[in-house]
This record gives sequence, C-alpha cells and structure tokens, in this order.
Amino acid sequence: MALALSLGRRGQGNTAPNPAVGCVIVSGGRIVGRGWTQPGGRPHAEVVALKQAGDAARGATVYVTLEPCAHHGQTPPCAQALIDAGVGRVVVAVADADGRVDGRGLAMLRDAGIAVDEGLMANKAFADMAGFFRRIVTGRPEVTLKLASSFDGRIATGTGESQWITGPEARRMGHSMRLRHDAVMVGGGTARHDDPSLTVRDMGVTRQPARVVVSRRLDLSMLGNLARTAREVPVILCHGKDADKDLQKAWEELGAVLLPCQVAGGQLDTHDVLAQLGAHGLNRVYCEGGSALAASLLANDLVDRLVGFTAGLTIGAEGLPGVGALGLGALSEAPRFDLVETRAVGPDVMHIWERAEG
Ligand code: AOF
Ligand code: ZN
Repeated sequence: MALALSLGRRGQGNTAPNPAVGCVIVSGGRIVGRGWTQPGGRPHAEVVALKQAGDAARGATVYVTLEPCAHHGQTPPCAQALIDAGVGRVVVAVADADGRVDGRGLAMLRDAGIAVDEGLMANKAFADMAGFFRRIVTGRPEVTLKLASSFDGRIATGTGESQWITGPEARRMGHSMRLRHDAVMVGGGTARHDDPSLTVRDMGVTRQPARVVVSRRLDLSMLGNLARTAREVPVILCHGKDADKDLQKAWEELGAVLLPCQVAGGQLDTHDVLAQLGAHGLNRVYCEGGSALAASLLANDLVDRLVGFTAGLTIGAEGLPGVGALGLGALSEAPRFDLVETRAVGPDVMHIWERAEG
C-alpha cells in the first residue's frame, strides 16, 4: 500500500476533477502490475495496473488507495474490471465519498466472492486525496497558501522591490509544488504588479497547472504574460458579477475561462470564489498571494496548508506584509496551524503547516 500511495502521488495536480489514485497488483510475492490515475483523470489506476498484469492478475492481491469505482462514468467500473480479471483479494485504503460509488465498489467485489479489506494506511491516503474529498464533501478545493518572505514576514520593500527575497533553491521548490496542484492562484494586485506567468519552468515538464486570478474588476493587463500565454496554459478569472462586460468578453476572446463570483463588502467573496473553482473541478489550489487574497482566505478559514519560505533578511515595518489585515479581536481568533515539516532549502528555510482540526 505504501508503494500504491507513492504511485498515486505521481498523479497529484494532474488528474482533476478525479483523485490521484495508486494501485499495485501482487501475485506469488511479486509485483505484477502498477498503475496510477492518468493525466486528466483517466484511465483509472486499476485499469492501468490490470493491463500491465495481464493473466498474472488471476488470483492476485490488489492494493488500491481508493475504493474501486462502481459507476459507468466515462469508463466502465473498475470493480467490474477487477472481477473480470479474476483477482483473489482487494485491499483498499479509503472508501470513495463520491455519491456514485460510496461503498458500492466494495459491495460489488464482495458479492463476486472477492476478499476485501478496507482501511490500510487510511490516514495517509485520506491526506493525499484530501483535495478530492474536500471538494466532494464541501464543494471547495483544498487550499495551500504559500508565502516567500523575509525573516519579518515581508514580501517586498516599501518601494515594492521583491526580486528576490528567497534564493533559487526555494523558488525551484516552489515550482515543484505548483506542479502537484491543479491550479496556481493569485490576486489581481499581484497579477498587475508582478506580471507573473505562473508557469513551471526549467523542470522538464510538459503539463502546467491552470492559472487562477482573483480580480473583482478584471482590470488586468491584456498585454502581460498571462494574457500572452492564455491559449497554451489555461487562465481562469474569478471576477465580480459586476465586472465590465467588454472586459469579460475581451478576456474570453483571449481564451480565458471566466467564473463570475459574488461580491461581499466591496470585495470578492472568497467563499464563493472557491465554490466556483470547486464546481469547475479543481481539487488542489496553490495560492501565491498577494496579501489581500491571503488575508481574505485566512479570515474566512479557507486555508488548509501553509507553505513558508523564509529568508535570512529583515525588511522592516516599511515593507509590505505577506498577509493583509485580518481584523482579529483576540489572539484566540487567529487561525492556527500545526507544524508538519521544516527543511533547509539553500540559504532559506521551508516550513509546512496544516490547519489544526477542531
Ligand atoms: C477509481 N480509480 O484511479 C480514480 C477513481 O468520471 P469517471 O468515470 O472517470 O469517474 C470519476 C470518479 O471515479 C471520481 O469522482 C472518483 O469517485 C473515482 N476516481 N476511481 O476506481 C481511480 N481516479
Ligand atoms: Zn475506476
């Protein structure tokens, strides 16, 4: 199952709206098939592993990180494929919360006389596929908030200089994290100020996560890097329902996907922004700022993971803070996260935190 989990992670950021599942088929103490959910979400992991195993699947044990599907979706059900292949036993890490499956895959296997065990390494599987489960259950994707800052939490000097606070190693690590998400997201201010391309570069990859910009008025440059590359790598614009119609049309003509969102208190409502992104099929979103978007997500309790890259320099109070005002009344209201990893990355330190449950 540990191997199935690591195979599953190969698909992370590449399978939405499907979860990134891994599968290993073992026969006579040998691995005869390995598979993971393919780009775009299909074929499913089990189908890939079964194809590799061929006749060796007969009587074999199958380790799969998610309950095999039972529905006739875009492909025939994996549970049926496992039955047809004559496997002897199926070990599943977690059940599928998708209403079309939801225990039916396990029941189909058991009804066919196959031994089924559930729950092996369930916590790990649940964590790896948390984005999928969150979207299926709550409608919104899992959100990682990244902040590359000075020791004192500043992302730019008072004059707006920000390149570079952290070193090339941290930037490279940041790019590899982009790849494991379905989309990279920034606020309109960051898009205007930095003119980012938000793509993954110099890593030998062919596939790019989508780029999401959250901009109430759509007042973004149509000559910048995002607009220039909108036909090659998807650009999704979350804008206010009140945004200028001509701008909406112009962005659509450039190839962007437009998602109209609710406005609350003069700002885009990030609850609705994430609901729209979930409805669009995104499971895992990597937010790279700026300070206003970060503050809104945090204030609305919509951040699941923090990734910090901290550099050994201080910028001082005149610098731009990484997170805007949260309007906290007391320290006890501050969103809390638990430390899960720290690592030296070149001259900087990376720290990863996950939302404290309860
Ligand atoms: C599996 N193995 O590798 C994955 C599964 O639209 P479809 O037909 O591709 O079905 C999508 C659903 O299948 C998805 O919502 C989830 O319940 C399940 N994903 N199932 O047996 C896999 N990725
Ligand atoms: Zn399936």
